[in-house]
Amino acid sequence: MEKEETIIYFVTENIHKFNEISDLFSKTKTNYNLKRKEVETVEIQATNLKEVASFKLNSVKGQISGSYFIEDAGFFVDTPLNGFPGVYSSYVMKTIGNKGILKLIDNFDETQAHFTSVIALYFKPLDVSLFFEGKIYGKVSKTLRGSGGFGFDPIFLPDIIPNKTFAELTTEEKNKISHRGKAWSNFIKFIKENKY
Ligand code: ITT
Repeated sequence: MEKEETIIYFVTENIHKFNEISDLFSKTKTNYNLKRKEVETVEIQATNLKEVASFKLNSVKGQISGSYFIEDAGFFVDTPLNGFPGVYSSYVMKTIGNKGILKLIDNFDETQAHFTSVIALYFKPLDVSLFFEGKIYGKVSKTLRGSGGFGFDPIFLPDIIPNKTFAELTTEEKNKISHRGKAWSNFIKFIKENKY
């Protein structure tokens, strides 16, 4: 049997997020193995992602005995929607979806958008909660494009590859530049600096 100290759990109901993190994890040398865990979490409505992530992390306490992390992401249309849907991303995706977002910004030529990812880690060896953030900036596509990725990927054009939506990239290509990939790099920096 695997020793609990060598496992790090990613608590998520979203298989796409798990697959992206798995790809990042497979390219990282650590002393840990990654496993997915589905346990009850509480997602509060707050004004920023870190607050949501912190609450969600605490809601897992007592349900897992080793180290674990959760991740909270949001899609922010800065121009012209002042950051909407942001912390409401899940609800907006389930209700109006990408087509609804495009309808809201139909009359606007200039758009600015970004994704933010916050990884919240409960790190058992130090008995601490730690937060790692990543962002990526870009624009909103006029139409839905691409069949890869998930969520808002078909309408996000990253500034660094402006002719492709996230949904037109492979998982590997998206991970290299994405909010989640950047949050992950910060996470790994911590693990390595502390020689775990
Ligand atoms: P958890 O169980 O991990 O909480 P979730 O799907 O609720 O899964 P989030 O709260 O992080 O995940 O995501 C909020 C919304 O943003 C949700 O509708 C996702 O589909 C979408 N989203 C998250 N990351 C994304 C990404 O990298 N690309 C496109 N959409 C994303």
